[in-house]
Amino acid sequence: MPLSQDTVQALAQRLDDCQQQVRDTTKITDDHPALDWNDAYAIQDALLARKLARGARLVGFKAGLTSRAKMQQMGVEAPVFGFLTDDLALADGGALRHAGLIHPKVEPEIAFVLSRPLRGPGCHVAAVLAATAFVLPGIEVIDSRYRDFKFDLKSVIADNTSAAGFVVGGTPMPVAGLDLVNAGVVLERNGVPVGFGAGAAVLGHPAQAVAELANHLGRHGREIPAGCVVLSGGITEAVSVAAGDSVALSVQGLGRTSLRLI
Ligand code: OOG
Ligand code: MG
Repeated sequence: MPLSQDTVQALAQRLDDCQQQVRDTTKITDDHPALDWNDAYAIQDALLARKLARGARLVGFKAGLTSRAKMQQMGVEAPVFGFLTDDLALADGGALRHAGLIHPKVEPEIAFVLSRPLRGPGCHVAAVLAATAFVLPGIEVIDSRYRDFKFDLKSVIADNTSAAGFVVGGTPMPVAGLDLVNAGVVLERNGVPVGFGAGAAVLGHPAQAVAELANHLGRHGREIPAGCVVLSGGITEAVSVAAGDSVALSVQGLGRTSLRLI
């Protein structure tokens, strides 16, 4: 870890302030080119600690950049992982203030909720399916704190992988009998379909993203707890949203969920 504890804390504060004050910043790797993967996740951990100290609760995790469409859109080549706190959770059909965000985009995802904890290494699709209580359609709102939504992998990890909000559907579906690989996905903005895909877009099977999250957490001596929500990553490119937009997602076999920007 080339960065000192003080620098890690200062960078977490910089990203936290940007989110709270709704302003962007330059990539942290511009100032700290030697920053390594451990530094990037240490900054993310420091960001989580700041939010928990303000009274937030950890309610889940997210995998990001798990589809080719997302990797190409962002110009990066590997999945990243982040955390979800309760302040990011919206009620199904709920509204998010556009003025509280810098340059938000939405992503169609499949959300997993586990019935028992999962810990890597060695976690795989079958282990995830065996530990899954149910799956739900999920819309993630992302809002990079970096100027023009441009970043490298280490910078976006430090920024909690652009997490800014999420909503999930209200009908839990057990995975038995579901075909998450072929499940068709349609994202609509203001009633117009703007993104299409299938579950397979995420690493061949969205449960693979959950397995990789468990393996990532396992490397740090942690696990995915039962009952928390896991977003497995955007299936299509992220879609920009403006105040007044309504966004709906339907996933074949899983139903619908929606949110609004006001
Ligand atoms: C990084 C977060 C990506 C996903 O689902 O791929 C992500 C970003 O694109 O800002 O959440
Ligand atoms: Mg996402």
